[in-house]
Amino acid sequence: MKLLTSAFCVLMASAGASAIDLNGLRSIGPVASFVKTDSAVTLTCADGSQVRITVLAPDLIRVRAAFLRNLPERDHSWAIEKTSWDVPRWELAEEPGALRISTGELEVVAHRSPLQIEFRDVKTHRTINADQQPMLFDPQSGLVAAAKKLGFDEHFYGLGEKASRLDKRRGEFTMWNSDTFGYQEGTDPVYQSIPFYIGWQPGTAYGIFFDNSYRTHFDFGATSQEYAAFSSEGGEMNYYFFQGPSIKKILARYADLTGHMPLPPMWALGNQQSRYSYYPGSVAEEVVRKYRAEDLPLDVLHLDIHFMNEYRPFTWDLRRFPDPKAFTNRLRAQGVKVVTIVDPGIKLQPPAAGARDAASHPELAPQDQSYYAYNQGKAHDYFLKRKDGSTYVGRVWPGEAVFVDYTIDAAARWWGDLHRAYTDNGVAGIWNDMNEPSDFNDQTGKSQLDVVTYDGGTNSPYAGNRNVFALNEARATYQGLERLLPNQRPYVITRAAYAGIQRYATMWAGDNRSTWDALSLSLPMFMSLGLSGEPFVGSDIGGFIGRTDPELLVRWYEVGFLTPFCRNHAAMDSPDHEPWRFGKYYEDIIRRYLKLRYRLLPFLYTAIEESHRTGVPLFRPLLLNYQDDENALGIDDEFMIGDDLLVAPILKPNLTARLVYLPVGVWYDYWTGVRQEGGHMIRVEAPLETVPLFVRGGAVVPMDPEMNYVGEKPANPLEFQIYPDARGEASTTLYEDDGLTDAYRQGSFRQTSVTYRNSQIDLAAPKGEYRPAPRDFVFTVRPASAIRTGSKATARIADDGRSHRIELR
Ligand code: MIG
Repeated sequence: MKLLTSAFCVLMASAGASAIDLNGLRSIGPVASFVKTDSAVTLTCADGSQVRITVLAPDLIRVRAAFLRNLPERDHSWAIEKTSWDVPRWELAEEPGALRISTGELEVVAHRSPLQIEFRDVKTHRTINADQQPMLFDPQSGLVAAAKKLGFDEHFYGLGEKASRLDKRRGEFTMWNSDTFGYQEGTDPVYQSIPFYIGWQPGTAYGIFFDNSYRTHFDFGATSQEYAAFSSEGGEMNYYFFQGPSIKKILARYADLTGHMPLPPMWALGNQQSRYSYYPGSVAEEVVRKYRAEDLPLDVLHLDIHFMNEYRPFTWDLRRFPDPKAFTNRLRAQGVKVVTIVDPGIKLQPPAAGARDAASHPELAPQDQSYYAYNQGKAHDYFLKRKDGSTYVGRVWPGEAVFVDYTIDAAARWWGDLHRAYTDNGVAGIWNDMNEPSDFNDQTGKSQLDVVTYDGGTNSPYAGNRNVFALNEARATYQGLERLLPNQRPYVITRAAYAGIQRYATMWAGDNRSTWDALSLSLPMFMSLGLSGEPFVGSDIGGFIGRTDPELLVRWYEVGFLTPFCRNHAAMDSPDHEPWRFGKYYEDIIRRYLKLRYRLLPFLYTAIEESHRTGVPLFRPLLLNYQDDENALGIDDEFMIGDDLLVAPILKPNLTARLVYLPVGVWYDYWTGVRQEGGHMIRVEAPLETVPLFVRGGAVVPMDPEMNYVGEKPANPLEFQIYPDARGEASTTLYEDDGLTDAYRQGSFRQTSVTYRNSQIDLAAPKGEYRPAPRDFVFTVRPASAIRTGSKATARIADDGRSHRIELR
């Protein structure tokens, strides 16, 4: 571990230089001619370059350029899900010196000489975004770049997983999937590459998705106060422009383009526990026993790399887990699912002479004479190669290892099917680690630059495919689980990613440290991921590396109890930090938050469904809900869950109070019910057992009874907590389904709308075909201050599937 740590430090030190220097680059030539087709205008330039501006939707434009040549025929991206769009109405006008495309929402102006592209709001003609100079390229190196005018009041958000604060103005960033053990604020690049950002300006916002999987760079005014630039060391100049003005609308379009996150199984929202590593099986069972004995909720236990036979993927170590199926069954009987880690490095192990693989359940056979996954992959020629045809051999946990070329369809299918080794033995979900891909020989990837992937016969280079390796692994894994566990929602967790990952995997934020800084940094990371199409986020509670003290652990849970992925995890050489490790006082507080999470599951699940359907994440910066509130531009030490909960966690030691900014509106302190007027900062007491938590006036929060795992008991009664706004009104629509299967896609869900007004509740007849078990609804006007004299605070009725009007008078 020590050795590794220093190797990673070297990597991080060398990773810094990402400023975009535009000097010495060549500009694209002026427009010489153009051709209009159904959905696009193609410009041919005096230097032989070509630019195509395609109208995909009134608020979505694609710009694609080839320098000194025509646009290539092949047009493929692993990120894009929707490739055919119904062409909306648009017009092309020729103006002196420019071509103007008008859609219902945008005016795209291509100035001819020099060729500069400008995006305007079609109604106000206000410029939203414009080239600061023509697109740039370097014919020698293959570098491509675009520089946009930097607005004096412009702010930048997104870029997926970045170890930086929320507002990225004046920052510079690189995308190159990297195993960054112990990253801290400023480490860049990190594990994931999501080259999508949102530009905010007073009254408006736009998005840009630079769909290029080579090493890309983003510079939001770091090099110059006049431009915000993005560049790539190879591949195409190829970006999508999203017109707001609302950020939520941009996110919805981004989800249409790159894919909507499918609904995860409900149990994935339960509490999860991990450690590097729990073994043998008896120790893993002890952990679960302890959870139950301590009355702590738990849905998932993770098995890290020691459960494998000498780190060989798709095997079990039978000395440690003698009967995997019986093991997972015993846990399942206690309401706990098992998730196993799967690393992409397949041990390079040619079989001993005469050795053969077991015909059935090879994962349970000894592997030392013959390792079936290696043998099969080798026989079918599925492993990544170098340009000269030799197999790419890296070094990871099993020693020398080879990697699958997931761009070969049959290889991806084979990889997916290999998961039988786990699903046949009762494993419920898969955790994809090390998929940058990490290689201990060289974490920078430089010595792998001659690795090629098949990629539709193009044999494309590593430089363009490293960043999509994890995306393709996750795709193969997800589709494998779909086949192996039919009609169950796959649950995949990934470390590395490229845009589009939300179609296949949830994520966690890798090897963080057990420090207050890491806890604080996790908030803007989650928010930025959400603003980049990845809603299901979380990081190791307590921190992965180093020593957690009990105060830090408790404060970490006061954030983690509301992150979609809620998992305590620790490194091999870290002291234990499960919830009970520091004594009853701390454990009692942690229990309180885990129990509250389970009570909030109907609320969280409703918010997850919104993320699935609309692309709007549940873990949000205030800015997303209050886009015009400039006070919210830089707030990343508070967050919101959906529209209704606002959390201002304590992110420093020895603090028992903090300032909390509340946006304009009515807010209720969740713990005391005290009503607050927003629009300013308030001081809030926050002893260790209390995280400042506010409910928006106007919200109705659906809550389950306390539970120790999803489905432990009937969710009866289901309580609606009512928090009236300034007019005394509140409403919500609860979303429910079976939490497990794909039936929701065919209408098997239930939406229950509740409206509160003048001490009167209107319960609408539910929509959708899903039928929950018999239950009662309890309605509670929660803040005492909101209950009118003479009114009741609560009512209870049976949920009979009909509409009701309930008087609290
Ligand atoms: O190089 O599988 O981020 O969660 O426990 C370490 C062992 C490899 C890195 C993951 C971490 C996991 C660990 N892995």
